[in-house]
Amino acid sequence: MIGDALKAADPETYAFCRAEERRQDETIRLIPSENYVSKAVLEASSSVFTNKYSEGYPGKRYYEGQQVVDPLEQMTIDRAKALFGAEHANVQPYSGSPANLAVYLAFLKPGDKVMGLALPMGGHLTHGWNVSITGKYFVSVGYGVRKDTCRIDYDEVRDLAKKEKPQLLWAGGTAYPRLWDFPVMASIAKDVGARFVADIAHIAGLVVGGAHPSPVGVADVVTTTTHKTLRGPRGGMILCKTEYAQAIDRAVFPGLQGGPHVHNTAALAVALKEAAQPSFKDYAHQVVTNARAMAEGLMAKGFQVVSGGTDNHLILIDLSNKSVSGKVAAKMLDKAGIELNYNSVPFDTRKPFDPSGIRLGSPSITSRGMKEAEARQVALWIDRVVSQPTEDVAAAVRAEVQELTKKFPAPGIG
Ligand code: DSN
Repeated sequence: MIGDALKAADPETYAFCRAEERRQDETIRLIPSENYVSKAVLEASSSVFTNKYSEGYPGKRYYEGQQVVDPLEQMTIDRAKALFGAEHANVQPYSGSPANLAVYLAFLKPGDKVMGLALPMGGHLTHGWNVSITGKYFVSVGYGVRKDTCRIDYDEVRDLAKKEKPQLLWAGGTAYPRLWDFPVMASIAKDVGARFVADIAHIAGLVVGGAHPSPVGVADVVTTTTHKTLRGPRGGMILCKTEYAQAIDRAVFPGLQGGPHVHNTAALAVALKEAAQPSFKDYAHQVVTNARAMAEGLMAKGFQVVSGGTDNHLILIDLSNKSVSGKVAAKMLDKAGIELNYNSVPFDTRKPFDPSGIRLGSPSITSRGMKEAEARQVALWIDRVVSQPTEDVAAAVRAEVQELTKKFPAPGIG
């Protein structure tokens, strides 16, 4: 819980912090890119390192007073390398998008060609989508998923790559519920002379927990955020082979960023230590088990789960066979204390701001200790609200949600 100093100095901001604590404690949070960090991670991220400038890297800084920061950042780098089995780690990116931009800066010139999973098919903005700087400053080609399976067809990706000859090939996305075949993507990149980058922002925690194959050592570079399934503070990280270390480090600083956010480095160090504990493996596997239980519960109620299920932490639902759009469903579920996001589904006929789908996932409920029984209950609540999207039904479900959340205190809050 947030402290007394804030309460005394700024009651308004304190009230917002307390209200958000309560909101996160009393709701079922299903946005697949979110989680609950531990109290230890919260403490480190609000530490005095927020006062310090540290442009440069350990042992080579442009400011004095690095007696404590240098060993902290080096320890964080070493923990990241050990946890992921990487040859090199850069822990300074402010988040996932800057981490990805650093890859472009390290390897490409404006006008070069990149290929990634298209945003409407579940990809990320920074993998070359047209409204992103990555689609404006680079020539971008998007691959998709098969219409019949909603899965990536690696033969199609290979054919497209051979035709287009990108310099950079991305794997990874924000709404792809299936496993990635990193060795096949690496072989496609090799065939066409492209660098292969795996963006594991969504699945980093599953990777270190052994619930998803790792691209480390397979991809030339791996980027990630640190706050999703990895359960760390907001931030980004880049892992790569030694041969790319200098190019990546120079791209992050001074290429793109100034001083790293050292309070986040400290919090990341804590999260990496937590993720190295045996219990984190159980967590990662339970995330997948819970997502599957929720997906099965939803399919049993007639929901169209994109690709017919999930292999990871997220579920994408096409509501075209229901009476509500993704946006209406998401807003009514929010009133019911169930937080998820509306999302395009592959081949969506509706616009991105009012799409056909919703996206949900299991990282946060699993961090609260919920298991399959609770995941199935959540599916039943979603069905009730989507089938009868009225204020009364939402209020009734909200009361039941609050009963359940009381039994599973939220990490860092409850
Ligand atoms: N905004 C993140 C997500 O929700 O998946 C991706 O950047």
